[in-house]
Amino acid sequence: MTSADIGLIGLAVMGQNLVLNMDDHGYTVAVYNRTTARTVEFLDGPARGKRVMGTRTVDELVAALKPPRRIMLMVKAGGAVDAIIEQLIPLLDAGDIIIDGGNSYFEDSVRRTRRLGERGLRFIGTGISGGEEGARHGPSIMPGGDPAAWPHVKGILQAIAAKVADGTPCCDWVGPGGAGHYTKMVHNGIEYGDMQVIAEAYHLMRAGLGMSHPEMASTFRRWGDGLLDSYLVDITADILDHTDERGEPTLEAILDAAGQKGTGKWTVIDSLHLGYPMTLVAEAVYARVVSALHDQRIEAAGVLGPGSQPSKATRHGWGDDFVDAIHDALYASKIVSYAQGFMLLGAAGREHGWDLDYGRIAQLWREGCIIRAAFLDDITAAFTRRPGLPSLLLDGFFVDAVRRADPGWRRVVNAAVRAGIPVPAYSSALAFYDAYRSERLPANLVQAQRDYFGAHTYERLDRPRGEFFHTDWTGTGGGATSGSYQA
Ligand code: NBP
Repeated sequence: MTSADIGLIGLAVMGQNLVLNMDDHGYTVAVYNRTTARTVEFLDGPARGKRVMGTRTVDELVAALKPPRRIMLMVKAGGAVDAIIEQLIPLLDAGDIIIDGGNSYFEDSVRRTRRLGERGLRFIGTGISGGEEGARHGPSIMPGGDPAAWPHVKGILQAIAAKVADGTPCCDWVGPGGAGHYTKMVHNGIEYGDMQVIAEAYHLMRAGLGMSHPEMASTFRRWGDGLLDSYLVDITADILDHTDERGEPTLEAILDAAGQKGTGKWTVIDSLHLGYPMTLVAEAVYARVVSALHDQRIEAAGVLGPGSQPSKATRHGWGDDFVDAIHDALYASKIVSYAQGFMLLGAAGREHGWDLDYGRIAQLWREGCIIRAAFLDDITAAFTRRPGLPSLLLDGFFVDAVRRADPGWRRVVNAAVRAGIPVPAYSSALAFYDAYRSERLPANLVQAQRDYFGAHTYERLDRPRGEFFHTDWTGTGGGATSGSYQA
């Protein structure tokens, strides 16, 4: 029996398509799936005539591989990954490599890298983005874990990855431990944000301006040829154009209650742990949560009355150029979202000792993945100009971009508030932008309040940082202070 170049466990949608992609690039793949019927179906169907070897047990799969063995797991994230790793450990030899390509939590990848490393085995935890189509024809791949494993998997992962225009693969080593899955988590958080800023534009166009679906579709198509050139804007235009069998817009028949699988939530939770703002993604996650309270919203609309109703005739008096203002609000909010995402990656890199190349990460997302967009080239350029850039909002290109968008952005938030149309992403991004560029915020009052009721102490503007003071605000307090710490 010929030896296979790589093994793959988990023949659901992602696994099957990655196997076919590997075959396209000349690799022989041994496959195993817990439910054998799925393996048989795959071998008799899409994998017929391809360099794919079916196996019925994990032992058979391991026996079919060339050393050092490379085994990719494409199973449901969580306990299933640990269960398979435990099955594999006794069957593998030192130097063999397990690659987890599912949407695993980054701390699980840190733990798995360590556990397998202790047994002389090598672990890679890699984010893979692009869904079914990406997996088949070129996803974005974000590998991290044990650096010693990378040279053994680099060729195959870069071969199957999407490529940017000059042929550079959207796959490169991200960093040790959980760096790959962390980057994928932030990618998914940003994806939530991108979807929400587009959804708010649609809501303003439909409920505020009373635009027809063809009008909205052509607006998104026009935007997709400019600064907002991206996959998500393109598919939004397609969705707006789609009609059902009655000739009605398919979109309007879809229940407005959004689902989620958790990676946006993880991003926000980790931003809270690290003390870095991911306000736009948080609003995007909460917007889905609020939308899911569908029955309560229907009741509340009856009790409280809906937000002010649009008048299609007057279009709120918003004017013909309001669509351009929505464009600017979307673009500026997107800049804030990515600025926050890269600030979070920076904080995580420092916290975990990952030496992340932010410009390269932007290029990993340039093709193949859901957030692919021309805009990512501007981000790479910003980090090329200044590799340690603390925030995209400090780069000249983005400073100019956000300043140009500022009037339209404020106009949209203002008009939406007056009309009762929620724009949580645009307004929270604007609040962050205004806070971030404020030399003075009212946090002095918060510190005074904390010191007043809890003797939490404060620092002074006229004294060096790190010196703490307490005031006896009422004249009746004692001199004892509370310990100082960051929550
Ligand atoms: P699913 O996430 O639906 O997982 C199904 C696969 O996991 C099947 O092969 C199933 O085997 C296997 N599996 C399960 Br469930 N529990 C198992 C266990 N205890 N032991 C062995 N195998 C087990 O598949 P998917 O949608 O292809 O996604 C695979 C991974 O890629 C996930 O982590 C997902 O989050 C990630 N991902 C998915 C997408 C996407 O667009 N779908 C995109 C990017 C990343 P069975 O056939 O025997 O039930």
